[in-house]
Amino acid sequence: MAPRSWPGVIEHYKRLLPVGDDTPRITLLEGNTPLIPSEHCHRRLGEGVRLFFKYEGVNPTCSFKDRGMTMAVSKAVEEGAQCTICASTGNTSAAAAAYSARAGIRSVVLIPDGYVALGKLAQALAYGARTIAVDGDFDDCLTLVREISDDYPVALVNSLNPYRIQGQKTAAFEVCDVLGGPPEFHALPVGNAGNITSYWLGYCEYKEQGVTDRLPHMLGFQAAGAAPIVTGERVDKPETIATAIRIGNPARWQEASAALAESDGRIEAVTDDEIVQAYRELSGEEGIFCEPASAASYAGLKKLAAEGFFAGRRCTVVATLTGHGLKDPDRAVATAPEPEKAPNDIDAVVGMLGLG
Ligand code: AN7
Repeated sequence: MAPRSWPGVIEHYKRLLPVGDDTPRITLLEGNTPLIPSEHCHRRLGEGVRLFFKYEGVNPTCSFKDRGMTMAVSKAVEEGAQCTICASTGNTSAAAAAYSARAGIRSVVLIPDGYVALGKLAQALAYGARTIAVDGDFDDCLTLVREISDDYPVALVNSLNPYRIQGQKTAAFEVCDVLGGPPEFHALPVGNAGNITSYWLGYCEYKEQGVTDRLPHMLGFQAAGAAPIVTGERVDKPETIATAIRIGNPARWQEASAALAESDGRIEAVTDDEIVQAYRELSGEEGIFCEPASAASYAGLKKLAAEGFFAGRRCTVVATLTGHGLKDPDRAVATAPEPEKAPNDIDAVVGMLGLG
């Protein structure tokens, strides 16, 4: 009997995706990521809260972007594209480079010079993308690639590309498939706002299809130095240590606003200190190492809890952890104590550990 392994999000959810039998499947078997119950961190949210982490760091390029990129690159290949292009704070470029390599086409990535975490830069280079570090921020890079893809034969694979949203909505399907329905609340970090748009689309489609009978409230969290949707104003010089969400003018701003309004949700800002604290709790207490931007979802839940938001509620909450901690090794090392030094001597090591 042939082994039946997970076939990737396109094949698994093809009935609910804009693909035909002839659409090529450019896949690295992304998706089917674990929904990990919280063992410790949930206590900070309140008695009645059941907390789960949708851990997207275990996708093939170690972030949620693979779900959208398998769709975007498959459709680009179906339409005859020879080259993809994107702007990125790092994860989109890693995924675009990988899926383009897989498809045997070229990729070009524009990244803000000096503001992409080391692991993500390493990925773009390793997968062979033409990697251009622009003297500007993400928003400048996005403006450039929009204009270039309007005028030249390169396929834009940023989340402006509708197929990206289609692919990413599969994460909401997976949550419902595992829980047997949607959670009451779904928390996400928000940068370009593609992912919150995608999850909302996924939850709405499952309800329309009759697979589920309710919808969650969407909770979005931006970094305080890059929180245009929270303040209602573009941020000209976004700043945060969570470089993945260092974005001042989100491409999917309107859709995110609609998702928040329709779901009766909330969007809030969390400070870099709150993000780092949450990031360290997730790795140190749950054993789940995510990148700083990802921890904004749990940081935001803690903030809401401190305001009494969950008081007296019995509810299920899902927090998406969007990318793997190894994406940003510099931040991991900078926010933890230094390794201790020891001589090559058993008594010394036993003594240090207080075992002797
Ligand atoms: C780890 O890679 O925008 O709100 O260019 O990498 O859908 O943008 C990344 C965004 C959250 C925000 N967490 O998602 C890019 C990029 C991580 C991310 C977000 C990103 P969106």
